[in-house]
Amino acid sequence: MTRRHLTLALLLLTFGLAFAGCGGDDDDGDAAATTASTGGEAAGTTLNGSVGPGFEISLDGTDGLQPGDYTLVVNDQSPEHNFHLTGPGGVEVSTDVSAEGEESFDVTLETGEYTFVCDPHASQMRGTFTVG
Ligand SMILES: [Cu+2]
Repeated sequence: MTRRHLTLALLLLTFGLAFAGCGGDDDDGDAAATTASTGGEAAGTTLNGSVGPGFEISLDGTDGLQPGDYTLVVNDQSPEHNFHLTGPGGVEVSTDVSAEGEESFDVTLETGEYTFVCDPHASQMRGTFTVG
């Protein structure tokens, strides 16, 4: 069984990122996948966060997320809002409320639920997603 799963994982790897969106449920291979990866992106998958200019906050790329290293790129479009992500593994990153523009964070996501908010308006500007 285990060997068969490994073979399947390798097959998916070989076929490339076209299958990445399928949200496979076999999460044992992420370390091996990072090591075996040759071409393409160096630092893993990117998650795109956005806040403002209105009372909107969002994060793309969270469907079927598996534990691992990710680059969070936040597009902060307002000096009145920020983007603040917290969750398992001590993840705690945020943009400044007064700041605007794009900011990147390296995060290591673990199994569990993560929350992102705009701190000054956390009751109405918030979202959650689940890893694993
Ligand atoms: Cu806000």
